[in-house]
Amino acid sequence: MTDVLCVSAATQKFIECEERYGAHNYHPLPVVLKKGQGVNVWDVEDKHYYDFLSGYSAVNQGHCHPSIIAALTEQAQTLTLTSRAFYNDKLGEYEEYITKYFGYDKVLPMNTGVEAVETALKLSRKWAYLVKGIEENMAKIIVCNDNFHGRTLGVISYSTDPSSTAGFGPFLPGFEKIPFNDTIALEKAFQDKNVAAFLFEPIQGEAGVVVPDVGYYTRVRKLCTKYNVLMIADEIQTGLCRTGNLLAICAEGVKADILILGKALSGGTMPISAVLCNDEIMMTIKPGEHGSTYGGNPLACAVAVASLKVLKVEKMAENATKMGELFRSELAKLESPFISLIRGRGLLNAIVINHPNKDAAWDLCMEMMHNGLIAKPTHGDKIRFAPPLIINEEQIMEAVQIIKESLQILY
Ligand code: IF1
Repeated sequence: MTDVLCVSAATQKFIECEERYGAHNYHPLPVVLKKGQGVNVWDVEDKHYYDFLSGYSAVNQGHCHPSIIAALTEQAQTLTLTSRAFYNDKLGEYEEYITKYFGYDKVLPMNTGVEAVETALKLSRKWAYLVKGIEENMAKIIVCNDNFHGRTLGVISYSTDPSSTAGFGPFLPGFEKIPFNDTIALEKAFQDKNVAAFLFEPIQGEAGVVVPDVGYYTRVRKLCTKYNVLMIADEIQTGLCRTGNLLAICAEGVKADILILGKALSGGTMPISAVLCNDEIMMTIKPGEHGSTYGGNPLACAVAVASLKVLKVEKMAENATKMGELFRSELAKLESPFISLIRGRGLLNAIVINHPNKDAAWDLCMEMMHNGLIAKPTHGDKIRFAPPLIINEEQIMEAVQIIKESLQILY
């Protein structure tokens, strides 16, 4: 895996500082970014790049979106945190806005995505015991192989990825894994009366943008209703217009019992996540049974409202559909022998690299970086392409041209 680069002294200085003083829990591309605006980022050498990762789909609205930054700046100078020990003048407004936006009775505000996933799991268990009548401590939650829902001990307990689990045991019990996109296996799992919920990503991002068969969401919805099992959609990465609909499951007009949001809920400015569901589920948690210091802070409320507003005002779902179709069709026209698969929906796309060199995807990302586009491999041979949803046709065409030129190094 080639990291050797003729980077400038300035770039090297920043990299060495992170190496020396920071945990080595990532292997970043050797680029040091200092500015972002829309689909553009610049490094410390003022070199321009198209951002095709968007902070793992947290920057759907584009870097430093003016409306979001304005809301953040104004609230940051007014009141940033009260804790939930007291009321504040932003939380209720935000809760009303987001619950009406997605059509649920209530929201439980958290911060990171994984905290929202953990919250959804706790709500499911509470509901299982207090509403469904499952015996205490017997609730089971069905999850999918190759899932990614975050990095806490509870959430990695049901991961099938050794890089997420090795050396972190023992794990939380109460989960059963089935194949993604398999509703026969799902119905079989539902024969167990202790099943409380089914947690899934509508498109498996980390697994390499794995898109299920058309009709999967509909079949999942029907089975969850039939067996009185909560359908939990983790839309942290696929939601908020990324796949060409407000939510990925909206593609089939399906509604989850519990909706989990994160990432772009803040437009890439700060960690904001949310769990939405109706009263039968949400009211199983009583005062003092769950919370977090920053959950629902006034700054996050102001930012989240602005972030949600611009998605609709600027018709980002529609643009994601159009630009995604253009991106995939232009990639296909390259007819590269090194691209064995192009897949995705909206502007959540990936290619699978076909090459004898196991580092080919990384090497291609390094070459694209040299040529002005930053993207990252996932699981070795796949490269995810997920630019901000405001990208236009000219920028898509320029990006495809960069990919085309960069593919030459694989010969
Ligand atoms: C890393 C992956 C993406 C997520 C879904 C929950 C979370 C994530 C569907 C947790 C977070 C991030 C985490 C980040 C890289 C990135 C990622 F590669 F890890 F899997 F996007 F695909 N559900 N995904 O995608 O949200 O707690 O991070 O806010 O950990 O390296 P978080």
